[in-house]
Amino acid sequence: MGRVGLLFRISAGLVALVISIVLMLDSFGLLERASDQQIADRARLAEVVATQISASPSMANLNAIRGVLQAARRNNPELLSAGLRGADGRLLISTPDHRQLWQPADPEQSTPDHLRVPMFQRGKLWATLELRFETIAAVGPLTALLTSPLARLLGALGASCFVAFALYMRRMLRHLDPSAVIPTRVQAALDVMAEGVLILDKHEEVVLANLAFATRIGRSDQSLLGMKPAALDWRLKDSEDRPVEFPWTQAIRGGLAVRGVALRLIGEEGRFATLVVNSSPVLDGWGRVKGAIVTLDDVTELERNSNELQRALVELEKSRDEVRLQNEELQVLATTDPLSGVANRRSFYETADTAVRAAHAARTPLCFVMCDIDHFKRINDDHGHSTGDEVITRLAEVLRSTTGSTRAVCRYGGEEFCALLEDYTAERALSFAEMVRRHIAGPGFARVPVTVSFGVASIGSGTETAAQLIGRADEALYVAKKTGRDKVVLHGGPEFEAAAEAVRA
Ligand code: GH3
Ligand code: MG
Ligand code: MG
Repeated sequence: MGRVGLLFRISAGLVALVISIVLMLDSFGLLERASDQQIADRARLAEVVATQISASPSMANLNAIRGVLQAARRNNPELLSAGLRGADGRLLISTPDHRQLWQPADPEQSTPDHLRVPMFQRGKLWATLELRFETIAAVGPLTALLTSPLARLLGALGASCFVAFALYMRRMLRHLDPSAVIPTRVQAALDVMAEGVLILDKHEEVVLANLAFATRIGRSDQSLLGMKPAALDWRLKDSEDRPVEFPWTQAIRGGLAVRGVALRLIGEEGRFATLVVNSSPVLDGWGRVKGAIVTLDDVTELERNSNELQRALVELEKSRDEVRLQNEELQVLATTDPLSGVANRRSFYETADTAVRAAHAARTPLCFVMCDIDHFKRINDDHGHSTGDEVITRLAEVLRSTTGSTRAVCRYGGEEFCALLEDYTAERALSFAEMVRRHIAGPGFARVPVTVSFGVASIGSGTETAAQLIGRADEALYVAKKTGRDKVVLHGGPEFEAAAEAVRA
């Protein structure tokens, strides 16, 4: 049976009980009926009129008696007519239509509507006062019922009792329902759970709240009975918006289980808990939804930990990036010449070794070009050390841009550079060096005139190392210096061989 049906039946039953009690009291005569009251009033009026007539001296003053009757008639709407009948049965005096209206059912006795009052003078009956009232029985049974004060009392009592009982019972049922629906041992079992549990009826009102949930929101489990959980301050997990529909509403309306909905429950002073809500419908034997069971898993702590972990990970990532950056900077510092920005000798050897081994393996050409600024001491002496630095930097720039690489050019010594030319044949390396030489010797290279000498060494079919090849390029450079400077000499080339011959001779 629905709760409203039950409410109606209990209230109606209680109202019937109250009405029965009132009727019983009435049957015992404890309640005065209106008709009894009416008859008593009529008797009192008859008494008053009779007393007033007795005060007038007998028949001598009929006019005074008429006045009394007419006044009584006028002042009592219920009184239809009045008359005074002599002992001989003749009507002595009366209100105008008394003769027609006076039709007693009983010729001797008074009735509620035909009242007789015998009047005596000196112990002898001299007249009878007749008062004709409205007939009480003349009212129809339904009208009598409706106009009867008892019926009115019962109606008012019934209606007000029904409202009062319905309101009272509604409140009471909230508290009575859970104990009827949820046995104490079930409540006790749910109370030991760490997870919050709510059991709702189909109106989404709480019929059970376990201890964990009540404690979570700082209320007693009893005070939650009958309330709607939607009345609490719920928000979506990642915003300040209220959920459009709650999981338990979906479970009750749709009859389907809803799992893993994360919601925030705002408590006092804005403190909140993050709860993962699961809700399943509770069905009766016919598969109809009677309510929902809701579990609320408090993940506030877990979420806080996860957020902290996330923050720590971000920090870690950041410091890892910083370390990587610092390492890169250190790597650059360790492998680069600070003045010219090209590789230093140590790192160049690593690059050169790898390249030479690869060229041997692949049988591809490779050359080294060694160069040295001519009479650099003079540049320093004539134009200052900073101009000397500028010339060194310019030469590095030219080599870097023409080879297209930073790692393949190194500052070998003070104003001495070496370039690694992979896939360059000796001819190609010679023209490369020649092009650079001309560019430097031409106008616009630096603020002061500069020339550079070049020595070129090409990989052979043997197993030369990078160091050996660089050594050969240096020997060729030496020949260039010795044979006039501002020129390119190929190790093993005609000019180199001629110089060697001259030395041998
Ligand atoms: P050569 O044509 O025979 O090479 O004559 P040179 O004067 O250039 O002779 P050398 O190569 O022996 O001279 C190198 C000079 O370069 C010596 C040194 O004072 C100068 N030097 C070395 N490193 C630097 C540097 O970083 N800056 C400047 N300004 N001068 C440097
Ligand atoms: Mg020099
Ligand atoms: Mg030098």
